[in-house]
Amino acid sequence: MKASSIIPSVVVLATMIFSGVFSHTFLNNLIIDGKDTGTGRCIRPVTGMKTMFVLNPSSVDIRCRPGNQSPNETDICPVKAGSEIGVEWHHDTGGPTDRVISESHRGPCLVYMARMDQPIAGAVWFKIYEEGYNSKTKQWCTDKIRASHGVLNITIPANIQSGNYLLRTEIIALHEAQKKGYAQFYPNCAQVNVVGGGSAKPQGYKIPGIYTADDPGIFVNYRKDPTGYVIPGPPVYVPGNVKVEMFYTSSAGN
Ligand SMILES: *[C@@H]1O[C@H](CO)[C@@H](O)[C@H](O)[C@H]1NC(C)=O
Ligand SMILES: *[C@@H]1O[C@H](CO)[C@@H](O)[C@H](O)[C@H]1NC(C)=O
Ligand SMILES: [Cu+2]
Repeated sequence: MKASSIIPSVVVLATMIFSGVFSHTFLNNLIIDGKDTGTGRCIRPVTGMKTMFVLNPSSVDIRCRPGNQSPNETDICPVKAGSEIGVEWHHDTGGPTDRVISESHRGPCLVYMARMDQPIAGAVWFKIYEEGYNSKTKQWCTDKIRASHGVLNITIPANIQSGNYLLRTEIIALHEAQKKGYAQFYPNCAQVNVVGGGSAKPQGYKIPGIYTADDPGIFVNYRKDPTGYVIPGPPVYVPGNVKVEMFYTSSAGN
């Protein structure tokens, strides 16, 4: 009986090592108005191992990782439109010595939003942030968040309508992405209630649908010069962008 109880635990440990439980990452908490909202609060839970990546950009799991798609079991944290908030990733726990994400896991960070009163399978997702490779600092976004103990500061667009939104954070780790289908996606969906917003309804896109396994930012060898790295997905929504375009159009006509 003793031996049979030891063997499975060795198998489990080996499986954990080879599946990389000691790498990977997950969204641990938000920082709103300078306050940590608490581990897991306002973040939709993930079923199975919460640090595990998603490989298939066409699967439903690319949306929020495998998990409960129901909104009512997770809190919704209030955020002011136009405010800067922190999103914080971790590898094990939220402790100050946590490695956040393995050094090998280099790649971009992206953040999307979608109103919660519309079906999340629809063309409702807009990108509010992206950061890839900085050729001046030679840092990927993942290098930056490791250096900042997992925190990335992002701004909630000032002019979007008030209401409940999913805030989808994502890291794409490219260490095996030279093989097609092996980029590791680490999405998570937090829930926020945007207050004090405007009237803008940014153009939305479907998730899955924003990426394919062939995209130049997904099927890519990051060990080659990453200076021209193309961040995947739709363009970032910039509040006021329409007016800027109109300005350029009219001044070009002058
Ligand atoms: C969550 O909402 C779904 C659908 O509206 C409902 O079936 C389920 O019972 C709810 N769960 C809880 C814990 O309230
Ligand atoms: C994020 O914002 C907080 C609060 O303003 C600031 O203290 C912190 O230095 C910022 N972190 C990074 C990595 O920029
Ligand atoms: Cu990993």
